[in-house]
Amino acid sequence: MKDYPFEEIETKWQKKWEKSGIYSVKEDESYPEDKRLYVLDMFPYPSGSGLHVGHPEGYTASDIYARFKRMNGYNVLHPMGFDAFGLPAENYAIQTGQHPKITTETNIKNFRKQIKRLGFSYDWNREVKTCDDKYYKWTQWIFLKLYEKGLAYESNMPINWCNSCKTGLANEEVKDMRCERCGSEVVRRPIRQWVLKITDYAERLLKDLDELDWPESIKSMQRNWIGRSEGAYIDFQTEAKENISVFTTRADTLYGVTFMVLSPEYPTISNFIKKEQRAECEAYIHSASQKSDLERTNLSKTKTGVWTGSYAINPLSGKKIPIWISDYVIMSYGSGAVMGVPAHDERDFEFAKKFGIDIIKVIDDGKNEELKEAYTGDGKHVNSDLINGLGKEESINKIIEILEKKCCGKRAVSYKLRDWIFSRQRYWGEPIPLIHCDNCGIVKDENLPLLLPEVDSYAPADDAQSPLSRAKSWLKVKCPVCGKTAKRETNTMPQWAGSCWYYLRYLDPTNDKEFVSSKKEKYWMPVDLYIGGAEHAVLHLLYARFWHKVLYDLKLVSTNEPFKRLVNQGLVTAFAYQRKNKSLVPSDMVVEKGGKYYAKDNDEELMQITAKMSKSLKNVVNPDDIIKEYGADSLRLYEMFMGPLEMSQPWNTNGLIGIWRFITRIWSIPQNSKIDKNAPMSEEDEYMLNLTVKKVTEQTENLEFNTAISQMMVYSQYLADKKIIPYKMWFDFILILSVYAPHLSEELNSLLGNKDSVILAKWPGFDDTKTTKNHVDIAVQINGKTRSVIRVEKDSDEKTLIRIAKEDEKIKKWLEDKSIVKEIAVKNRIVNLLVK
Ligand code: ANZ
Ligand code: ZN
Repeated sequence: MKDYPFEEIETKWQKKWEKSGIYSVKEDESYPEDKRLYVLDMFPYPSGSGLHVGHPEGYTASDIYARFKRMNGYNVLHPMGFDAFGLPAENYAIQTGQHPKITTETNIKNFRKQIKRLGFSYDWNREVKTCDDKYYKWTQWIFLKLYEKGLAYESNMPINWCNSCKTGLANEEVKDMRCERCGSEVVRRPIRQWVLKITDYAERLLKDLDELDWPESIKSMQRNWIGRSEGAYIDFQTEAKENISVFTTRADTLYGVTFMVLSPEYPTISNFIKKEQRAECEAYIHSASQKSDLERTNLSKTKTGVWTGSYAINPLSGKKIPIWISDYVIMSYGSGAVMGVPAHDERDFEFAKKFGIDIIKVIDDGKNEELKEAYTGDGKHVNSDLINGLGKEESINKIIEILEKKCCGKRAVSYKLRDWIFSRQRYWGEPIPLIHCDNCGIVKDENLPLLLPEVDSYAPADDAQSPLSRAKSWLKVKCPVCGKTAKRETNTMPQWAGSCWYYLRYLDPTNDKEFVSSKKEKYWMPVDLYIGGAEHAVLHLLYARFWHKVLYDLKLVSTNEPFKRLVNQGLVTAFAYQRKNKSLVPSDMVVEKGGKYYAKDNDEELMQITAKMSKSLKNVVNPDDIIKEYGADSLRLYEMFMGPLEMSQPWNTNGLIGIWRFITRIWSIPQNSKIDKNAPMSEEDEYMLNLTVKKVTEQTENLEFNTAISQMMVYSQYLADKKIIPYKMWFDFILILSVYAPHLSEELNSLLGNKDSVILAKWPGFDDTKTTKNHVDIAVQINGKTRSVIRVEKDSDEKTLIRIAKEDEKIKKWLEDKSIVKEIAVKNRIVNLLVK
């Protein structure tokens, strides 16, 4: 058997495909609308470490689907590009003094080469790079559209600030109080920011999720992030001249209110603070400003607070209630003020316990004793005058109605979603095209692109001034309105800006008149299938939906949502080895003996677990190495064969060897067997071919690539066992294999003397009547236990089944010395003999 010379074959075909432009795609009007398909990958951030084996997982899946649909008569758009602005390139620039443009360009070159080496069917003429000025010109242009629409505003609110990245962060970029990028703790800091009013779209971003074919998990993460609550605002009069309005979902508990809490950032808080209380309150307010929202709202934390010295009045009972300040109330939700109902809210309960505040039960918990914790269940209302005896829902409605009549309450919906903090105090991003003029205020700079200036140092500053503020000549500009000297905005856009609309630019990447021509946009949008990682659930995927809806409202795009269907590929993880004390051992310090693993240093037996690939564990797999050793088709097949696409799987080199055997077996078939145009197909041949084409067709359509590959393995073994292979059996196999292993298939096709590429060939059909066999295998049971299996002709009648069962050698043994009391047979299913 000749070894499969993949290197030569793969590079040969990649060159030919590139030269012939076989993957380039046009807006061909001859395809009807339902035959135009947009298959999109989440474009990579070109990091310095190159492609990871996780990248090809999603890219191979989308490539298989794109190829499959192309062969099934679809015009398929399948592009690739680079998400090229962002912190790593900039941090590297700070260390080395190299312009981030240069390192980014080097990384892109490397990524592009690595991606191309996998033989994906991308139309590279459409490549976009978000850091390219011809691209970010339009990112800036869209920003100005948002600004014109009143969706971008300046704010000085305290925001999340990362002391290590030295930039403000959006809420979505803060995970467990830490910076999503670098893991440092996030602090609160008031900084002048540009903020996008994503909250204006909260309701639509929520509602329109229903129509999307997305994983339920991602939809529910977005729903929770948007966090819609129905409730009411209730006004409380106070001793001061000013009312306090609180947002509550539990208006029914109004009679149980025993205190009121203001957020430390409550804008008019000083109006409620009595003189004697001032010093203590101010100290508290200051200390709260140092904490993040997440830290403050952490349920398990003990509550802190101070009394203002003043009181509010319950609008129904007229009771006097003390006004407190506590950091568990955040300014950015509801109105930043809460009515405290300790009997029925956990946080309020803890607060009241700590400060000795009354706890009044207003919902019957069925126990006649003092509450040991907040009772949050439903029940009949007590101590509640007008609603005594009523349940929760009924009471909520009744109280709101009463308050609305008295003009001290109003039904309302509140969202957890916050406006999107959009500016960064960093260098490597799109400059925000606005000008600050003493005369005219904020003025748009419509002379786009507004290029990033050259600066001496890319380092961010502690004073939260962007490095752009040091580009003195760039900074100074003539006001486009009045002509006086004015100053440019120095903040840049966040990394997410460019990825909010890149899928639109692929449609028309070189257009310098419009961000996308509406004709092309209508031809392709929306994206039919979007494949990428789940880590962007409330970042990219929410931001892009928001921008898209704004563009839709401006009639700049024709669809309400950008991504019709979303699939998350699982992570490619790695095996890792753990000691008894749970510490992990780098894989070069592990030895395997008889399927067990031991630490080299002390011979301790280790447990094999799976973990994220990491440099320190020395278990990172580099796709280049795999390609060098086994070829691109092997890598493609292996990653798809690891398991269901959505599941995370550990990399396992043994599995790769199995795939390599599969490929070499296929390669050797035409060398060992005769492919014969005149040979007839037997019934079994027909069955194997039709069944295989059927399964691979259906499973590829359903993205069940691992099972499709299994079927092709079974089929290839069947072919390998034949001396003479009817041509159609071989050729149809090459066609279905071509979407998975395009290089190998293209080579086998050309060995048949065919001139036309398999890439544009028609997907083979199958005859469904031949996908089932004429015989079935039936279990034979004795007293309900399966004792043998018989093969019979399909649809044999019951009598025949019983006769054949009794003739079976194994069954005969079981029947010796026994007498049959009952014979049961079900056609095509089972025989059961009851014996004594
Ligand atoms: C009184 C009450 C009684 C409440 C009760 C709950 C239970 P969701 O469901 O998440 O929307 N709240 C309102 N604004 C707040 C703020 N800025 N910071 C912290 N908490 C705030 O939560 C709504 C509830 O969260 C509101 O209903 C309010 O407490 C609290 F038995 O009002 B409730
Ligand atoms: Zn001006």
